[in-house]
Amino acid sequence: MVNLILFGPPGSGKGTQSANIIEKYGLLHLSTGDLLRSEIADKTPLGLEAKKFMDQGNLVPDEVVIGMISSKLDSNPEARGFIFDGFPRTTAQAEALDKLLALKKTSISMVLSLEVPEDELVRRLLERGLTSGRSDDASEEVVKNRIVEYHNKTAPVADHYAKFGKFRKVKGDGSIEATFVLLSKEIDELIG
Ligand code: B4P
Repeated sequence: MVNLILFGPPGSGKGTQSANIIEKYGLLHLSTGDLLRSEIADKTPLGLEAKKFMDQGNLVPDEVVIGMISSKLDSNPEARGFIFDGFPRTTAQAEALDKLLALKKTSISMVLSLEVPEDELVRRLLERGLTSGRSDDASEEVVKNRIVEYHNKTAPVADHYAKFGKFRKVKGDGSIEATFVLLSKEIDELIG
């Protein structure tokens, strides 16, 4: 079983590259951003609660996203592997994921971290905000707060996996195609 984490700051291309990876490698895509946006669209109690945090560019509380991932893992026992996109985003989420996977007698195979300069992240997110209707892409203030949240809460997750030699940096500021070539090279080396 191959379990990958696609890691990186907001706008680094995690969602974009996940779509390419699932098509080529047949892994099951688990995006906490997509799951949360679907709860918001359905106006569920979880979605209404999450929206308050997302609109400000803040992370949603750990217990909410860990619960969502736990139930998705349970409901997909036949998956040949997962790609985690936008999760874990805190060290507490990483520790919870390790435990959930251990219960299923598996673990994270590799973390692929998309490296993109901050001015390019801001440019991409504000550009998407022109058409996406996403409140968290709409203003420079909220976009910059998401990047601050990333540095404060998410960047330490890199150390959690680097300790186990499972962390790889991938240049993410080239084209979508060029970035996918670099990611594929890492995944091909992993799966042999
Ligand atoms: P997410 O939905 O995870 O998304 P993201 O950080 O906005 O972006 P991503 O890196 O996936 O970029 P994308 O490919 O879309 O998070 C949204 C919010 O949900 C968070 O702020 C948080 O509030 C909440 N949340 C989610 N998970 C959570 C968790 N685990 N814990 C707590 N809260 C959580 O690309 C962005 C844009 O760039 C697109 O327009 C794309 O077309 C463009 N792009 C991509 N690659 C490009 C390239 N190579 N060149 C040019 N443009 C490119």
